Amino acid sequence: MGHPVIELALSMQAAGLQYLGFRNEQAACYAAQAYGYLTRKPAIVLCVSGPGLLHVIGGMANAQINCWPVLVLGGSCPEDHEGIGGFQEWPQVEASRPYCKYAARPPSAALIPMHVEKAVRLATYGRPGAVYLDLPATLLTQNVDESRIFKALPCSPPPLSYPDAKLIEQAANLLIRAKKPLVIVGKGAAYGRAEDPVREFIYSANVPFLPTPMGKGVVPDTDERCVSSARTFALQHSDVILLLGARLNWMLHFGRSPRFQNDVKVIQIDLCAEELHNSVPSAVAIQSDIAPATQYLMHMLKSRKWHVDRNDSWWKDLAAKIEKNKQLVHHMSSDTSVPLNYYTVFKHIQDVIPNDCIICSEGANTMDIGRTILLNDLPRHRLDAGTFGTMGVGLGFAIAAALYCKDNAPKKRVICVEGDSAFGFSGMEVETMFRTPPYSLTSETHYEKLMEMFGKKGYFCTTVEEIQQALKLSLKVKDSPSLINIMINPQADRKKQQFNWLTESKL
Ligand SMILES: Cc1ncc(C[n+]2csc(CCOP(=O)(O)OP(=O)(O)O)c2C)c(N)n1
Repeated sequence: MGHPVIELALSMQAAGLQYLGFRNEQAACYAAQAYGYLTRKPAIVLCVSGPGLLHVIGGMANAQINCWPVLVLGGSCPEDHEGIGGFQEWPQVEASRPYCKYAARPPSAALIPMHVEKAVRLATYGRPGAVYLDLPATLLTQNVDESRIFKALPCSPPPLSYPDAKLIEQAANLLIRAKKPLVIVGKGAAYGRAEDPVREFIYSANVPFLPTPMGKGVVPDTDERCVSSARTFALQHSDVILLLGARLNWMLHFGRSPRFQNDVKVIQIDLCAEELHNSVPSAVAIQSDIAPATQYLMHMLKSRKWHVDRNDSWWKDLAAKIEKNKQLVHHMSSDTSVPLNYYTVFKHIQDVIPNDCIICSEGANTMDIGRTILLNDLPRHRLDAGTFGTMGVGLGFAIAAALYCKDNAPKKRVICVEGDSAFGFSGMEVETMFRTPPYSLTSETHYEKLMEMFGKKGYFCTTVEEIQQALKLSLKVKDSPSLINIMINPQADRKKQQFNWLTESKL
C-alpha cells in the first residue's frame, strides 16, 4: 500500500470493505481471484502505481487464463506529471489491456461509479476474468459536486445461458449410441455451481467421469464412477466424450491423438461460444451454462432410460485398469524408507486431513501426484497452479480460502501442499497470515531467523551497541551473507520538511 491510494484504502475500509495487506501485489491478485472463484463475486486488488501495477499483471494474466473474476484498481501518477518523469509513471491502461477483459481510466471522478459497474459486470458476465481501472492521483483528489456523480445501479448477477433443445437432443443421441462414453468435468462446472445436476446426471446414468484438476469435487473423487486412476486409458479409448465446462487445451492434450481416439466424438458444453470447436471440431457444440444444459440432457437421457451397465465391457476394462493402477500406487505408498517418496507422503497426508478441507497445491510432481492421492469430495475445494501453471499462487490462494472459510464455514480447514520451489515464490506471505491489524507489517517479525534456514546466524538488534556488534561480526564473515534485523520505533518518521516529498500536482 502506498501513494496515491492510501486515502482510498482508508475510505474503502471506512465504507466496510474487508482489507488484507499482502507483501507483494502479485500474491494479493492471486488471493483476490481465488476469492472471486470461491464466491462468484470479484474481490478487489488495490495497488500503487508503476511497479505495484506491474506486479499485479502476473496475477491478472493468471485470472484471465483461469477465467476467474477479479477487479484491479491501480493508483497512477498525477496526469500533469505524465510525460515528464512522474513518480512511478507507467502507461498502466495500455500495460493491463492484454491481460484483462476491460481496462479504462475514468475520465472524471463523477464517472467512477459508471466504470466500476461496467468493470464488475465484465469481470463476471460471460467467461469471467480480470478487469482494470486506472486511478490517477489527480482523479483521486478531485472534488465533485454530489449532484454530478453518475448514479450506477448495483451490477445484476450474470445472466444464465440456456442450451438449444435441438443440440441437447443430438447430444443425447450420441451418448445413447456410444460404446465407451466418458464425461469430463471441468472447472467451468465448478464455477457454474453445477454440482447438483452433474452429480445427479452421472449417478443416474452410471457413466464414468474424469475431473480436470480444479473440476475435482464437483462429483466426489471417492465416487466409484470416478476413473481418475485410469485417466490415460479412459481418454485413449473413449468413443464419445462429454465436456462439461472443460477446455481441450494442453491439460487435456488438445483432444488429439495419441491421447484420444482419432475419431472420438466430442460433445462440448461451454459458457463461452468462442471456446467451441477449439483444437478439434466438436460433434455437438453447445453454448450454455453447465447447470441447465446438464439438467436438460439428464432429463432427456432419463426419459430414454440411458444407463451404462456395470457389466458392460467398457466398465469392466476401466475397473480392471483402475485396480491395477491402485495396486501400483499402494505399493509405492507403502515404501516408508527415508528419504520418502511423493506417494508415501501424500498417502499419509490424505489419511489425516478432513475430507471437507480446501486443498491448495502447487509444484510439479507435488501438484500432479498430489492431485491423484489427495481427494476432494466437495466442489471448489481444490485450488492449484491451474491452466497457466503458475508457481507462487499457493499462499495467496490459501489466504483467500481461509478468509472464505472464516466468513462462510468457520470449522472448515485449509491445507496448503506445496513443492519447496513453489513455496519460495511467495513464501513471505506467511507473514501476511499473521497480520493483526492487516494494514501494518508485523513489527516483531524475526527476519534474522531466515539465516538459520541455511545454518547461519542472523542478528536482531534493538540498541546501538547491538547494531555495532552485529555489524562487526557480519563484516568479519567473508564468504556468506549476513542478515541484521534492527527494530526501530514503528512511529518513527522523517524530519520536518519544507515541501512534500512529492511535488504536488498543479491541476
Ligand atoms: C511463475 C513460474 N515460474 C517458473 C515455473 C516453472 N516451474 C514449473 S514447476 C516448478 C517448480 C516445481 O518444484 P517444486 O515446487 O519444488 O515442486 P516438485 O518438483 O517437488 O513437485 C517451476 C519453477 C512456473 N511454472 N511458474
